[in-house]
Amino acid sequence: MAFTLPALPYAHDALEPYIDSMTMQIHHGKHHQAYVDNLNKAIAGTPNENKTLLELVKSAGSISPAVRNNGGGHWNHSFFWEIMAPKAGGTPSGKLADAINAAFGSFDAFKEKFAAAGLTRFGSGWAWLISKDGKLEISSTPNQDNPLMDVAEIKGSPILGVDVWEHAYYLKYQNRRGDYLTAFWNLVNWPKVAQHFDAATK
Ligand code: MN3
Repeated sequence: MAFTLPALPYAHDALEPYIDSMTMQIHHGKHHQAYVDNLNKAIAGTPNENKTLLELVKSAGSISPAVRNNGGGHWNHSFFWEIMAPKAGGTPSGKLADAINAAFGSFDAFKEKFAAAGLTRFGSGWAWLISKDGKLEISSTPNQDNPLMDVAEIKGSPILGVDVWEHAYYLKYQNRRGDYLTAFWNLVNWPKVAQHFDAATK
């Protein structure tokens, strides 16, 4: 069954001023759409056609680069749109807040470490907050890899992630990836992140 582009859960301009409308239109409508289209092309007429996206992503080490890159791109962006929201940000609460404090000392220390993971990812990739054996960790992956992949350096369940490809921020922030990462905190949909945490620690 062919994969399809999920609708954005908000309008293109809903994340202004932190992420501009044009960036969202191109990022979702062109980049994400291209991952979906190229994934469908790469699996057409192969046994991978009958696998779920999660199955493909988890077996990244034994599938073709086209399926790994475009399958990862489809999974990562579908996840990314959902962990952001308009009028979001602030701080997490409850079990998730406790787990962040336990793992990193404080919310501020966590934010610093997460931003550093995004800043130091050379070239294109993602920074992640993951749940690993019930504990939170920060990691980053190159290209469209993610922590679910069997090839990931640090494996775990993604709780939060941020796209640090230039296409995610260049129109508004140009070379200032750090400014984009600072603005990102205004968009984090903590209730959604908490859902991911609950699911990963069940
Ligand atoms: Mn992207």
